Parts: sequence; structure tokens; C-alpha cells
Amino acid sequence: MSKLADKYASLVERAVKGDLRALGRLLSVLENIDIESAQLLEELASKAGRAHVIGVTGIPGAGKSTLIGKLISGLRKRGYKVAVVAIDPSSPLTSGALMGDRLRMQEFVGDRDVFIRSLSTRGLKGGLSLAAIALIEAFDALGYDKIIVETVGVGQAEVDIMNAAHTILVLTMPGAGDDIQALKAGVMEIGDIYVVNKADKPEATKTYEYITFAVEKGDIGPGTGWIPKVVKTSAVMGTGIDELVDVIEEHWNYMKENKLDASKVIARRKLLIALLAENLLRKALEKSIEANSEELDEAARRASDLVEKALWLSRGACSTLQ
Ligand SMILES: Nc1nc2c(ncn2[C@@H]2O[C@H](COP(=O)(O)OP(=O)(O)O)[C@@H](O)[C@H]2O)c(=O)[nH]1
Ligand SMILES: [Mg+2]
Repeated sequence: MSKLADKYASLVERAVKGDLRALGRLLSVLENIDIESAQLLEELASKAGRAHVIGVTGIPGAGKSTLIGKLISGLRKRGYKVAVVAIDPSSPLTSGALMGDRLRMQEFVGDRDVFIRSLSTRGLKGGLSLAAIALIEAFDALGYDKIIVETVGVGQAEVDIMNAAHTILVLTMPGAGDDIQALKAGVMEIGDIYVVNKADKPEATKTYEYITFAVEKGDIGPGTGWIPKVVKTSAVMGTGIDELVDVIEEHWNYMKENKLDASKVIARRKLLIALLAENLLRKALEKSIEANSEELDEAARRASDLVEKALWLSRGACSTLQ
């Protein structure tokens, strides 16, 4: 391990052993990346690439957080270690929604194989896409089998993050989205699985039929050859969850059988590298105003290393995809 990363070695070691406080600190370091922690991230990323990343998106109020709570239980029953990255569009300090997410996830306090992290869109020095992908790499390296990412799916960062997911769940609810335009916004049209949540409401049948029709017509879908599945759930009543977990597993198997899982990881790494290089250089340039040329040199060296890695990855990606 490099000298710089020595500083974090014991944190990583303790996190691997299941020390949740150490894990929390490690994640804070990664969320606010700098030259030192970039090296830590690279080392973690070198151990990652195995986890199944599940993106959950849909308009606010569709029931994403509630459903994720149920999904965690469903995945835990099947023996998986689960991490959640919840991206909240509002401030960490004032947001009731963030508190709500935490409260709803309280039932998992004490389960060492579940870890939930909320990221705010504000206050992250390196930006949201970078922080979210860094967390995905870290959870993956630390042996989490399923990493669930919740976002509202609008905005470039949210699109970046959903593109880093192997399986995209798009949540709709009765009444919302009974119009193709609603499904064409952001990443809504590239869902692998469409979930009609709030199926306890009678209007759910109409929404289910509507989405099934759009899928059959080929209006929506990921374009990978996978025909999207449409599933009805009631996160509140806990119905449809087992079926949803089955479909998520089916999609994961499809990705692996068609060797699409590795290409998703490569795409995620390329984005990570690009964001890191951009970030390191920007920070160093800002500092160069204070005439700290040593740090600028170091950042330039690290950025050029990163560019080399990106080129190497691109060549790797070509041979994987051919
Ligand atoms: N009737 C009904 N309400 C639900 C269901 N799932 C979530 N809700 C409610 O919808 C509201 C928004 O849920 P939340 O999980 O915060 O949605 P998010 O904004 O998509 O994360 C809350 O009041 C939930 O209790 C469901 O299946 N049926
Ligand atoms: Mg939510």
C-alpha cells in the first residue's frame, strides 16, 4: 500500500471487519475527495467490481424510500449483504425527507449487514456524481452484494448515477405517469424494471396496463435486448416484494449471462476517473493562486496517471465488448 494510503489503512481494515464507525468515517473521507483520498479510492476500486448495483428512481412521493426498506428485507432473507446510497435533493440540515428516510430505515439498526448512507446534493466538495460513485466503489470493495441507489432521476448527476447501475428500477404510482411524456423524462425511459407502487390503490390497474402497453410497443426500455418487466407492489402493505426481488435477480442473471455486468463496471470507472481527474486538477489550479507549485505538480502527475488508466480501460472496454 502506498505511503499516503497508510493513513487510511487501519480505517479500511476496521471497516472490512465490520466496524460501522470506521466505515462511516471512511465514507466521509471518500465523499470529499482530495489527492490523498483519491489514492484510497483507487485502492478500494481495485478490490471492487463484484457487487450488483440497483438504481431506484422515480418522482418524489412515488414510494422509493418505503419500497427500498422492503427490498432490504427481501434481499436480506436471501442472504445478501445490502448497502443503500440515498440521494436527497435538499439540504442535509433542513430536510424532513432525509430524516424520514432515516426513520423508515430504523428497523435495520443493529443488522450489521445493512448500511444506509444519505448523500445531500449540497455541500459535497467534489460533486454528487463523484461522491455517489465513490460510495458504490467502497461498498463493493467492502463486500456488499447489493448496493441500492435512490435518486429522483432528474439532473445530470442523477443520470450519471443511474448509468452506473446494473439494474434500473423506475417507480411510478397510480395517477402519475399515465402519459408517455412522464416516462420520457430523464432516465425514466431506460428502466429495466417498471414498478407500479401503491398497488393498494384501485387506479393502479390502469397504470399497470398503461406501462405494460408502452413496454410492448417498445416505447420504453434499456435498449440492451432485455424486455422490461412491469411489477405491481404495495410498499406499505408489503405485497409484490418477493416477485420484485425475483425479477431483480432475473435481470442480474441476464446481465451476467450476456457479459453486460463488466461493461457497466467499466463505464462506471471511466466516469469515476474523468470526474477525479477533473476534480484534482481544478482543486490544484485553485490552490496554484497561492503559488503552491508542488501541489500543482503532484496533481498534474496524478491526473496524467488517471488519464493513462482511462485509456487503458477504454482499450479493455473495447475488447470486452467485442
Ligand atoms: N398507499 C400507499 N402509500 C405508499 C406506498 N408506498 C409509499 N407510500 C407513501 O407515500 C409517501 C411517500 O413515500 P416515500 O417512500 O417517501 O417516497 P419517495 O419520495 O419516492 O422516497 C409516504 O407517505 C408513504 O407512506 C404504498 O405502496 N401505498
Ligand atoms: Mg425518498
